[in-house]
Amino acid sequence: MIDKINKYLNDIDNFQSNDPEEIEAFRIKYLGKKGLLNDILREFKNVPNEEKPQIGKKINELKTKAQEKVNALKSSVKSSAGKKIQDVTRPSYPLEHGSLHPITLARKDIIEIFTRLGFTISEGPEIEDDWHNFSALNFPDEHPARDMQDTFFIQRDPDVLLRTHTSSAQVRVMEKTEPPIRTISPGRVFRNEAISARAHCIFHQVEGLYIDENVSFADLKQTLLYFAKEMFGKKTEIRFRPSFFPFTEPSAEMDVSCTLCGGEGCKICKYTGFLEILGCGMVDPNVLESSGIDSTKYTGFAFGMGIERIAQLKFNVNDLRLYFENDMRFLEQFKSKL
Ligand code: 2NL
Repeated sequence: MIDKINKYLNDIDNFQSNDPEEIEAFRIKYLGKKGLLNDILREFKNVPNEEKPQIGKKINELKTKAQEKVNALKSSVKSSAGKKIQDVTRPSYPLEHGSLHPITLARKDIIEIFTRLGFTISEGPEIEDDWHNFSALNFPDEHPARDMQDTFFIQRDPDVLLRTHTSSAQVRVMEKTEPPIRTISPGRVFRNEAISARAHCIFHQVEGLYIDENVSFADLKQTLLYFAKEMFGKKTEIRFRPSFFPFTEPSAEMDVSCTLCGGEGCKICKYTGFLEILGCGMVDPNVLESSGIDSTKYTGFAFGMGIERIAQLKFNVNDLRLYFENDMRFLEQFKSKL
């Protein structure tokens, strides 16, 4: 009889289930009216008196163990209730996607358009020296852009500054590369300006440079026309207005037909039909010579645009400060534009 009880104890130990019906069957098997425990109690009557204390103790152990097991299994079913019915084939909840920043989106578009034309990407340091940011680009010593008012100098050293344009990276390319050169330089630039809806002290630029034999203003116009149509749509028209930069001669500013009214005239283009998007020109021979390029053999064109401005026109952003505030209501609007 002891052996039989030990076997039951062992079986109880080994039983596992989280199915309520199975647990109930288990309870009935051991503790029910016609269960194994009652069978044993019936047999117990025939046990000789001297064995009764030992076997009685064992039977109590069996009863407690069975009852405790049932209680434990039931409570574990209860605590996993609700979690139990899980369809493992159900698709998961959709992940919350972030969005790319409008500056990143516009930069990506600009880079893709120019790489299709064979331009490479060259980046340079944000902390520059006077040579690469100013002197090599034909800025006269007394040029106002060199002033503390416009340029951030680091530790009061006039030769350590934050670059004011990304052409400094292109000077480095010209210094170490024999033409043909076809490259664009995207990056952050810094100017000491008061922050407003229309200006910021940190902004983003893409500058382009093309140097080879016989590069002409016609090449500049055709390249930038292609860019304008790719960026703002096939119907986009361009126009050039004469301008001045120390590093190009002749220089021009380029406008595109208004992205909103298509040239009809509206509030965005101030009823002119056109929007200014970039500056450009033929690289000044002085600039070529400063970087060791023979200006009697080579000519080149260059251009520079603010990415903020391009993104503003593409996405109708009316205040530059929105780019830096990280307001979710602004950023979430670019979720679909990946
Ligand atoms: C603007 C004007 C411009 C360039 C940038 C350049 C670079 C080299 C040589 C000559 Cl290495 N020029 N870059 C040329 C003309 C205009 O940017 O208003 N940008 C927002």
